Amino acid sequence: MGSALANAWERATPWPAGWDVRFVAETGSTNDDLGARAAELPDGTVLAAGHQTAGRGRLGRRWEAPPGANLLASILLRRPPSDPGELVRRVSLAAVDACRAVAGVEARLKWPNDVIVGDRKLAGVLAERHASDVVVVGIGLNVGWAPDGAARLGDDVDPADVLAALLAAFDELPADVGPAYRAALDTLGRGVRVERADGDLVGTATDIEPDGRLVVVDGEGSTRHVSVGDVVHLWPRSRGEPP
Ligand code: BT5
Repeated sequence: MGSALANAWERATPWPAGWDVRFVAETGSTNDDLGARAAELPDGTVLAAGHQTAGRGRLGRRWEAPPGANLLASILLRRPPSDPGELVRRVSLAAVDACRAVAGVEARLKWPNDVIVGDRKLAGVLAERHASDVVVVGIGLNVGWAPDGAARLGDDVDPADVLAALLAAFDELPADVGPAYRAALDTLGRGVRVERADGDLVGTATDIEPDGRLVVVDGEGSTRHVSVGDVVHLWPRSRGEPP
């Protein structure tokens, strides 16, 4: 990344107004690049990469993608909501809209940060706070390549079109995305195994708190609130449960 961050990403159709979209052919991690310059970069800076040599998920896990195949991008937002999870929800919902608009793919969400097709992961979102007033939200979305067992949009889709549609959809989100998030969250009403550092929890995901915590009723009927964990969807939503 040069002193000017990276090259402006040229495309035939303009980017949605208000976003400064940059492109670098290869870097370590777009989240790290924007985070390193969080103090100086303006709100709405977007960095996309053709390849990441150190793409990250949560908890230091790797995000895999071969060069040139997928959407790998991070968005810098100033004056974020107090809960960075709110931005995960907003970017995830924008990604769902973008997949529908660009590829005709109906994606849904899995708590806390996955975009899925069926039960296969299509995209992951990672929000990181860098100062009290800056959050960088990264998304890796499989377009031309996916690892075994994961989903992708397809070879005929241009990652730049997905990003443009995502940014446009983000701009259109209502102030309160709670209802849209609940409607898109496939986890609600399903049997889940929540894998956590202090052990697995199996039960039914019954609700989502306004602060983003997942409510799970376990086998003994106890209600548990989960802030951090990985969810595996088990049994399907039963008839009459909320969507
Ligand atoms: C995530 O983490 O899902 C968030 C991924 C965010 C990646 C973007 S790319 C642009 C920006 N720059 C970065 O460095 N990061 C962001 P998590 O929930 O921890 O899931 C990580 C797990 O997903 C891995 O341990 C693998 O099991 C799986 N995984 C890795 N690559 C994948 C892929 N391309 N498709 C589906 N699953 C993948």
